[in-house]
Formats: sequence, structure tokens, C-alpha cells
Amino acid sequence: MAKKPKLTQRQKRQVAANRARRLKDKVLESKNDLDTATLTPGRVVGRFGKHADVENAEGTVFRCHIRRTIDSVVCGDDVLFDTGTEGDSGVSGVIEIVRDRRSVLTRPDYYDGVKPIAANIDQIIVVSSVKPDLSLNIIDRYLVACEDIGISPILILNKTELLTDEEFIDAKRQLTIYETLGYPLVYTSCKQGDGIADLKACLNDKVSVFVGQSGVGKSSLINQVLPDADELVGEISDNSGLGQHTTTAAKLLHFPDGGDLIDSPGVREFSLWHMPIERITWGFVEFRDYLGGCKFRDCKHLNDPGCLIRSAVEEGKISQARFDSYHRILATMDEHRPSYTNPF
Ligand SMILES: Nc1nc2c(ncn2[C@@H]2O[C@H](COP(=O)(O)OP(=O)(O)OP(=O)(O)O)[C@@H](O)[C@H]2O)c(=O)[nH]1
Ligand SMILES: [Mg+2]
Ligand SMILES: [Zn+2]
Repeated sequence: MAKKPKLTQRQKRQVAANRARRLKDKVLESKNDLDTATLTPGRVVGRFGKHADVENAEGTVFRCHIRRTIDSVVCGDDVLFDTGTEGDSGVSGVIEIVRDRRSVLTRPDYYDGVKPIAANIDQIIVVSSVKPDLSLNIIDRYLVACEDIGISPILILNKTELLTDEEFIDAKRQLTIYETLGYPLVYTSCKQGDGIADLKACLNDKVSVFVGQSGVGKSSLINQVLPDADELVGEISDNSGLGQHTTTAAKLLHFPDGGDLIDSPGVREFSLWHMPIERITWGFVEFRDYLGGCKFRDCKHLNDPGCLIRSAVEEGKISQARFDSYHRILATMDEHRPSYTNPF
């Protein structure tokens, strides 16, 4: 057998770039072949495996195949599709074109590279709960992702009825930093109905995606603000206190009076390994005033002499908890990064 030639990094990059260009041309060609006038505009309201549910302007939902040349399809996508005729499996149409997205929330996936979660969203509802444990570091990761794509977040602390008065005071003390930074924060309890009206008020006329760890109560909150939603709600395992990944596919739901919600499956880890470090630093809004002012251009903002960010922490202008959280994100960047790099 002929020995495989060993390519240099530069050659590998060139091959990958050529291949990507060729695939892109192929997509454009196939788009040009399409008679778009015969296609129906629709919106993706469900996404599972190889299929997607697409809703037309009249509100009828068609289960569709996805043209292979399409990169990705997610809830909230505006598409052009062929309604087709219903086949045996209930799959009737084909999505032919995904229109340009005005926004997209992504997350890095160990196996699939960077994966889109939801498209054309106006705001991101970052749900945390007191059970499984409240993690400010996960909140900070989501905030960085929101800042990166320029979509405003709303923070929710759910299951507050499980806290004693003192514990609730302590949770509020830990979370005030976010209000100081200008992020809206709502305390909710699905069990008692607390905060649900406040949450609903934030959702009117907007497209909102609910994100957060499995078991924090995303689907339960959606059922509260939209009683017709009938989203499946899971059990928390007594052993681990962690959720069971009850929601397995993203789904878009409508409010009768305007506004949409996207329920998304929870994730154990929301890593940011796909982002350049400078972008993560920028994602900490309170750091921005000091950026570019450190003594050394390549300041790591840790023990470096003349670091403006660290002196702001020492002066109490930046919270120690957020500073520590920032460094924790950087320190764990490699933990969930795949060892290979996918050129596509
Ligand atoms: N005590 C209490 N339990 C709640 C509250 N909200 C939700 N739960 C419970 O938390 C568990 C998980 O709720 P889900 O709504 O399925 O959580 P999820 O975030 O959608 O989870 P995934 O779909 O796996 O991502 C269920 O047993 C709910 O009944 C609350 O306010 N208080
Ligand atoms: Mg769920
Ligand atoms: Zn610095």
C-alpha cells in the first residue's frame, strides 16, 4: 500500500480551505437550481435527529427532511421549504433554504464542534436553581456567551421555596453583583408561582430561548408562563441531585398574545473553549473600562505587575467573585476541548 504523504500544517489548512470553498459553491449552485417561487416560507418550531418541524404562515406544521447541503437547522430558523406529500413516517416536506440568521446562540460540543442551539432570538433566559447547586460560574459562562453575540440575558433563580430565609438572603447577596452590572434578575418558584408574572412580563413580544443545566426547571417555567405548553418535566435523581436530561429536543412555542419561547435541552457543562481568550475577557462587562490599560500588552490579568483589572479588584471596583470566576473559566478551558481539531 502506498504510504500516505505527510502534509504540513499549512498544506492541511489549504486543503481544508479549498474543500470548504468547493462545498460552499455546491450549496450556491443547488440554491440557484431551485425555483424558490414554488417554496413555502416557514419557521422551524422543532428539531430532532434528521428532521425538523416547520410551521407555515397559517400555523400548520410540517415534519420535514433537511436538504443535505444545508449546514444546520435549529429552532427559530426562517426557512423555505417544499411542503411535499405526507410519506409513511409522517415526514412530508423538505427544507431547501435556511435564510440568514439575525442572531444565533451556539455552544461547543465535544463531538460536533460548535453547535447552534437557537436562531433569530431576541433574548436569552439563563435559568439557575438552588437545586442542583447554584453555580455562579455557570451563570458567568452564559453571560460571556450572551455578550459575545450581543443578545441581552435575563437571569432566573428558580426553586427559591426550597431555601430557608437565611439561605435566600445569602443567595440574594451572591447574586446582587449581576443586578449591579445591569443584568435583570428574577427569583421564581414554579411550586409556589412566585415571580412567574414578572418573568412573563419580560417575555411578551420577544423570541426568548431558555438555557441552563438539566433539572433547573426550564420546562417547568415554560409550563407556568404558557399553561398550554405541556412541556415534559423531569425528576431529579436523589443520588446526584442532577437533572435527567428530560427535554431532549429544542421546541419553539408561541404566546397567543405575541412572543415565542424556545425550550432547549439542558447541558451539564457549558464550555467556552471555542472562544478566543480576549473575547472571554471582553464578555466580563465590568473589565472593559480597563482593557488595554495594563502595563504589559499580553497581561494575563492575574499576578502580572501593573494589571489594571487586578488593581480594580483590590479597590473593590470589580467583584472578587467575578474575577475568580473569570480565571476559573480560563483554567478549565481545555477540560472539554476535543483533542483533535475539526477543520470544518
Ligand atoms: N421544588 C421545586 N421544584 C421544581 C421547581 N421548578 C421545577 N422543579 C422540579 O425540577 C425538576 C426538573 O424540572 P424540569 O422543568 O424538567 O427541568 P429542565 O431544566 O427543563 O431540565 P432538562 O429538560 O433536563 O434540561 C422537576 O422535578 C420539577 O418538578 C420549583 O420551583 N421548585
Ligand atoms: Mg426541560
Ligand atoms: Zn491586566
